[in-house]
Amino acid sequence: MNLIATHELDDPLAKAREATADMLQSRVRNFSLPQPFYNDARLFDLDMQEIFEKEWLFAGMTCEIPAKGNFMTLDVASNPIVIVRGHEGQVHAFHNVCRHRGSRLCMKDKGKVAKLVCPYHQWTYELDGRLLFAGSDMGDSFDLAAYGLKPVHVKCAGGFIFINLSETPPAVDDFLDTLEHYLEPYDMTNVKVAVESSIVEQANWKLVIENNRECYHCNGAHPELLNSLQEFDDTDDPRATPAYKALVARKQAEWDAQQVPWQLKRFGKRNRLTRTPMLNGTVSMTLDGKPACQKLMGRLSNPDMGSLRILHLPNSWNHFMGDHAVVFRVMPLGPQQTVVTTKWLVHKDAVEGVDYHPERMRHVWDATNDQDRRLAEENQRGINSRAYEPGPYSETYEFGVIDFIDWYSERLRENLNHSAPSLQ
Ligand code: 3BY
Ligand code: FES
Ligand code: FE
Repeated sequence: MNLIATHELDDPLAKAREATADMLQSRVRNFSLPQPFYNDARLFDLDMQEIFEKEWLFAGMTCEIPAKGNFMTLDVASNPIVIVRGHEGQVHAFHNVCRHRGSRLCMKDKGKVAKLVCPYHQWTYELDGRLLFAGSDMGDSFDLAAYGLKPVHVKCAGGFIFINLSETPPAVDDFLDTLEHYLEPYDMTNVKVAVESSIVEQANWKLVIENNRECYHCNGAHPELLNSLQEFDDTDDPRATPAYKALVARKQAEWDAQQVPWQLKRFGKRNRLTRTPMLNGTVSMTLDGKPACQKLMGRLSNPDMGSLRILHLPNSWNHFMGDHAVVFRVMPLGPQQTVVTTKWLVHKDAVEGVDYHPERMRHVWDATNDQDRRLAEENQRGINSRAYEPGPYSETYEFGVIDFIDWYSERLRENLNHSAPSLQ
């Protein structure tokens, strides 16, 4: 009796792990997942433990913490994280948890501090996580060095900050090198956030990502976005017309002349980068397709850069245009609740009200995000029905969803195996 109780306390998800491994084993490829993957609380906990606490996550942009002492916080499931710019300009990430009695350390979304001071009893940490001060009452033998903040792996490339909560993060440098190269024309050290929004969607995080990875729904859903967005981005796509292929060839020659990368790159199924022309001569994702910001990004001199699309699993998609960029971060809140944070970036010297107007810049993606929220929420409500059963993805229009579900299933299976040797 005791043994069983101890075992269940060790891993209350043991049974769910086994059931999940079985469901992954027997899932039908190119079909949506069985219902529990989208609404079950234990499966959500497994997603957090095996995906969000083990894979590289998009956390934010380096421009959000431009100077020494700037910090930003986020929650990865139940783990508060703080990302802070150190004295020599390095980006550090820590568990945002005091080593005294565990209080959350930084409470604001963003800010600037000289030191990280715990609000509870004022233990004080250096920006590199070392404990500097623990009051005078901890005794002579107290070893400050034993109580530094717990570090989280962090890597930056092309202005993006990625974090990884595991002890042994998977390799990611090949993707980061390419990201750095593709973002070079945008001079990401000289950008700023012009607008930011967070919306909460009553849907499982995988439904948010699935919805983003296809444009099968675009015609019915996104009138504003379809003024400028090219629904597909590959000359091999079945929707690619001869006119599209000719346009791509012409634009690629122009981009080559400006030494701006455009080639489609894939890093397994986890990342995909490509530059594609925009629709009908538009240059930006605005209502009229004209630039939202008069000052272009980085070293760019032509607003007509198409859109550089950057996909990162499990939690991001991004569009970089000539005048501004839009970056998206997805963070699960619960089995049927997800927060989507959108940031619109511009050249750091662009002046609000002169070079750009936030309302005009955000219009298309605010509308699109809201439309996608409704789609994901309706998807969730149908999936919760006893009538739901996995349905087939279109192999041509929904290849991005297939890639996501394949990546997710492979990673979850592999990570489950490493967590529970008995399942190997
Ligand atoms: O407000 C915050 O989040 C500050 C206060 C103490 C530490 N933290 C960075
Ligand atoms: Fe942080 Fe006490 S919990 S100082
Ligand atoms: Fe959409």
